[in-house]
Amino acid sequence: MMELLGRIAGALADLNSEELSRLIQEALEGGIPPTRILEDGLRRGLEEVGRRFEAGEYFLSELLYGADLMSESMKTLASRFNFEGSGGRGVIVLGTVRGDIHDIGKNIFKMFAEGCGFKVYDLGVDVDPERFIEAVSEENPDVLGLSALLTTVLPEVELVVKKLEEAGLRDKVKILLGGNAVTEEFGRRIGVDGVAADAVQGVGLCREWTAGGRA
Ligand code: B12
Repeated sequence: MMELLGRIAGALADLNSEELSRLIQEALEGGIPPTRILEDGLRRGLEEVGRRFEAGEYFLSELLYGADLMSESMKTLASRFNFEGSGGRGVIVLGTVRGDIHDIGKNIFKMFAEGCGFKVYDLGVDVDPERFIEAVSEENPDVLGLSALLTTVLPEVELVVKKLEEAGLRDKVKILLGGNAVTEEFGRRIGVDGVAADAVQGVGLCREWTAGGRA
């Protein structure tokens, strides 16, 4: 299984679209869970694309193409998730914070969460703090998920937490951080409820927090 996942990572890294679709089909037919295909295949492949870009081996257009291939492959996988019914498990408001337009990781988390029965309100990318507060107050979610890939936007994450406190909403929602810019240490310092290294761990925390059903 790891060998096939390694080939999937390699096909994405090489931007070989035909080979990539073929290998994903092979993996699905072979019964490999879509979560593994995403985390151990596609995600590793895109990281390698990023590495080649940083090393000057790929141009920006190739980096963007790699991101596109990843998004396209996610669409193929989305239909294979076991949907446990929409919204039964809980509600999540989700978005990438202001100043950051990375959305692939956020979209994967969304897909996993929906696959596990959560209703997700996705506010998109470059989201103003006020918009997060508005959505928390309107949708009354169990979890607020914030994505940040740029270290320069960490103050934005902190600002959302501060504004939630000011609005008197902080105790009504669990705050979950994700994206490569956030660390456990940062999460502890600004007082969030959880920091996830990947989408699977993030959904695990959401399940834990909503295990007793909705309040
Ligand atoms: C693809 C990419 C882009 C694409 C984004 C396309 C898109 N639609 O998202 C483009 C080309 C547009 C881009 C632009 C930029 N990028 Co960029 N980009 C990347 C790259 C190569 C991959 C990111 C990615 O999608 N990974 C795959 C996904 C699946 O992984 P992930 O995001 O980590 O998500 C997983 C987890 O983190 C988690 N997760 C993520 N969000 C959330 C949220 C929640 C709630 C939960 C629970 C979990 C969760 O779940 C996901 C699945 O497990 C990274 C390098 C890298 N190796 O990460 C750089 C990187 C993130 N970019 C970087 C930079 C600097 C930029 C630019 C500023 C470049 C520039 N100089 O112009 C711009 C910023 C534009 C902006 N304002 O946001 C830096 C950030 C450095 C830093 N520490 O701040 C990186 C790390 C590259 C580097 N080493 O320099 N980028």
